[in-house]
Amino acid sequence: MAGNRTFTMIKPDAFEAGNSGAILKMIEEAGFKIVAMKATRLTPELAGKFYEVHKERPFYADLCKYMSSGPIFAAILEKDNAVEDFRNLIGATNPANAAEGTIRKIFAKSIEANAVHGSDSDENAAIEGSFFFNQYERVL
Ligand code: RTP
Ligand code: MG
Repeated sequence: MAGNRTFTMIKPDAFEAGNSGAILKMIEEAGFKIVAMKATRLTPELAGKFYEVHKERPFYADLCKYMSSGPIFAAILEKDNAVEDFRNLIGATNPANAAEGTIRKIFAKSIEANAVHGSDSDENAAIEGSFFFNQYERVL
């Protein structure tokens, strides 16, 4: 079913701080089902590939360094209107601008170390999910 899945990562800052459980609880309580999940760690090269769309942005090198600085959780989430609803749940990129009660408002440390990733389109959700999980590693 198109449009009912999104992809997320619990980023190194939140993983290191021990906030993964609390974040996953918020995600489940918001109605998302976790249909794939693993703890892993990106190399700088893999982070660079994942964030290739941001290659020309000034923050790209720092982002790749940060995203490979420690372990993460990668997960595929299922819910009606998953991409949009998840971005509303996590809040703005910069926690200073994130709405009260959003995951980034509660857990993010900075505009870079902002606790979680959320796909920005159905197309990217599928690409990003396939970056981390093969067909045997997710609920079909
Ligand atoms: P994400 O892709 O991680 O869900 O975040 P997003 O859509 O809200 O933000 P995006 O523009 O896609 O940026 C990707 C990640 O790059 C880091 N960033 N740093 N220093 C900066 O100005 C800056 N801007 C963005 C953040 O980790 C952001 O989530
Ligand atoms: Mg993005």
